[in-house]
Amino acid sequence: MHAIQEVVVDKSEAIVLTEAGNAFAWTTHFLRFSSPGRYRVSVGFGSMGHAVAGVVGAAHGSGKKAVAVVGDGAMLMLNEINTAVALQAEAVWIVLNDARYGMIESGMRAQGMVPVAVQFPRVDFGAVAKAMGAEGIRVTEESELDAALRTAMATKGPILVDVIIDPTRTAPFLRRIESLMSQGAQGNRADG
Ligand SMILES: Cc1ncc(C[n+]2csc(CCOP(=O)(O)OP(=O)(O)O)c2C)c(N)n1
Repeated sequence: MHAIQEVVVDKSEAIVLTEAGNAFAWTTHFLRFSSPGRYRVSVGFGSMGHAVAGVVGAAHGSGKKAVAVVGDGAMLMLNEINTAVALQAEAVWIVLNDARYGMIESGMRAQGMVPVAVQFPRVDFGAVAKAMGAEGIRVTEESELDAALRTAMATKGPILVDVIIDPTRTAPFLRRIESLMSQGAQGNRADG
């Protein structure tokens, strides 16, 4: 998030969208914008896909760069890389790649459950982006992150930065779960 703040938020005018899942917990908690109209999050309906697909509309409609910070599950569920290539939209995906539905897994743990069916085979999204005609970069080391984001912001046309993240670092949303549990909220949904 520190790298996104510096390279994307502070050094550009790009619209930033964040996806349902841990992405919006990380970005809402850590990113700071000094002007309005640059940050899109859906904490109400929170449908996965609104950022991985919506980033193309944001870029195409605004005529400037739009950057989506997204989970790999959402990217697998629904993306519009192909449309971005067709439009040559200035869309950037930053994929938080943890090979799982991270928010669901940690939400289950927080409620004392044993997570089931939340992990899936890791995807090389840089390769997926390239296969669809966009640019793609994979980041496996923290030291590579700044340069990858700078490249993404300097590239014309759609580009995806696939960032392998540490799934053991829990996103800052557990207080919400605790609050729901203490209010006696019904059901097992980790996303509220
Ligand atoms: C269309 C839709 N289906 C299911 C959900 C419930 N849900 C919220 S977060 C989440 C997991 C997201 O996983 P991923 O995209 O990998 O992001 P991570 O939490 O790992 O960052 C799910 C299934 C949802 N919000 N929208």
